[in-house]
Amino acid sequence: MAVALDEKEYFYGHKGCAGCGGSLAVRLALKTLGENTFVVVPAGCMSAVGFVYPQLCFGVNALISPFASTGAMLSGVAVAAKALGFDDVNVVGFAGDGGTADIGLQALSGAIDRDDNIIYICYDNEAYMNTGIQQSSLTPYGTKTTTSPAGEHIHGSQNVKKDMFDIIAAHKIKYAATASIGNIPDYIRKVEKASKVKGAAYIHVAAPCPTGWGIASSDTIAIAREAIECGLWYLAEYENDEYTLNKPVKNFSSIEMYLKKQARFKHLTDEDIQTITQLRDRKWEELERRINRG
Ligand SMILES: Cc1ncc(C[n+]2csc(CCOP(=O)(O)OP(=O)(O)O)c2C)c(N)n1
Ligand code: SF4
Ligand SMILES: [Mg+2]
Repeated sequence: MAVALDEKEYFYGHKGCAGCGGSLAVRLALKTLGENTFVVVPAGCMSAVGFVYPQLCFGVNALISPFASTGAMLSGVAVAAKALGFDDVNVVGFAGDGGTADIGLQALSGAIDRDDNIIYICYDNEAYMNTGIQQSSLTPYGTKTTTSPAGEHIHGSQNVKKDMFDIIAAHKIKYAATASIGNIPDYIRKVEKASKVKGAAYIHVAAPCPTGWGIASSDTIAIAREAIECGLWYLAEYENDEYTLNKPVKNFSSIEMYLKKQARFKHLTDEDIQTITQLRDRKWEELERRINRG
């Protein structure tokens, strides 16, 4: 059944770049969760563009956390809401890939272990965008960033993207999902589902950044969709110790076409693209094995 979005806006007038995928992820999540929501946002683009005093762009209670502390502050807000007798509220965090997979990982892990009643949404634009496009542990292999330049011998990042969904599922969390702004109905269904969980829930949403990826601001959704179609992004859920692949891809579209549309991948050679294709195939074999597990 389609989820009804609140007609009111809760994230508007922000200073994000045109076509910003992260701000769309925040806006849609808040329209799904509604006004009884408390928000925590760490350092990163969403706090930089959302809290520009006196133009505060959240239409619900929202606060900025230190970079490493999103999980801890979410726990604090959830406990305070309970102590104050607010039973029917959502406590949601929006953190970037750097704020989640690198500096915020320990606080997030603790919040999941405590099973606090929180929703943690990682908007993944695959680099530290707010400070000038530096590599994070979620930057894909081959990506050119300011700290993983493309030179004659080394062609961008040599690290393989960390699989946050697996790391979170390994906590035996009540609910975790991957999502993408390239599939909005699927994303809002997952946000709605997360809001019903009594305990910790995690959503990892792919959110392209036109500025850091080198794409036109009108292509954000299309590129997010293409990432799913070529198999470099997958849509999945984890609950009750079971994995569901929401959109098993039968025939992948061209990885090369996806990569070559983005300035951050323009330097890649045929050999690099072959390596990326092998990484994709290995990941999908792993996913299929897990889904068929029983
Ligand atoms: C402890 C600490 N270290 C570094 C910074 C500087 N800093 C602010 S935002 C940011 C990048 C955030 O990247 P990410 O979490 O991926 O979010 P994005 O900017 O891409 O939205 C950094 C490094 C900081 N604010 N605090
Ligand atoms: S740099 Fe990227 S993530 Fe940051 S506001 Fe601009 S489009 Fe959004
Ligand atoms: Mg980022």
